[in-house]
Amino acid sequence: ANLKVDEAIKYRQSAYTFMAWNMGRIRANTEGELSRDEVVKAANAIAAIANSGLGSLFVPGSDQGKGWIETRAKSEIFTDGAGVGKVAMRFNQEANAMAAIAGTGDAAALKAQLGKLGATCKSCHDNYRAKA
Ligand code: ASC
Repeated sequence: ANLKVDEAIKYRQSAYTFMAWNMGRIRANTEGELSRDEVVKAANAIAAIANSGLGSLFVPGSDQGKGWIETRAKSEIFTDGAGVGKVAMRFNQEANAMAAIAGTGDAAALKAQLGKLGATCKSCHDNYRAKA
């Protein structure tokens, strides 16, 4: 409650940065580096963040260009609730699916799921994140 806008932006950016590290760990495994145990840890970390309710860090008005710390969050995030909800739900589902298969050792399934999960990240970037 009463999260300051700058704090909310920092918290959400840290969550995405941490997920990027874990996506990279899963990718490293598909490329022959890192053990299955590391994949399980990485997938669980991503799923935990996906399930953490981080949507509430997009506090109203915390879009770019409003004088806050640097953010690329487009104003559409705050006006297109239905679209954001859809991609957020797909992200959640794919993150949970990733956690479910991470320990199976099925390399093809892992690679396919990494693609599906990454596609939800990209979908949000394409629509709701300003170009760098
Ligand atoms: C990643 C990562 C993203 C997404 C995106 C997918 O590993 O850090 O932001 O996947 O690149 O296109």
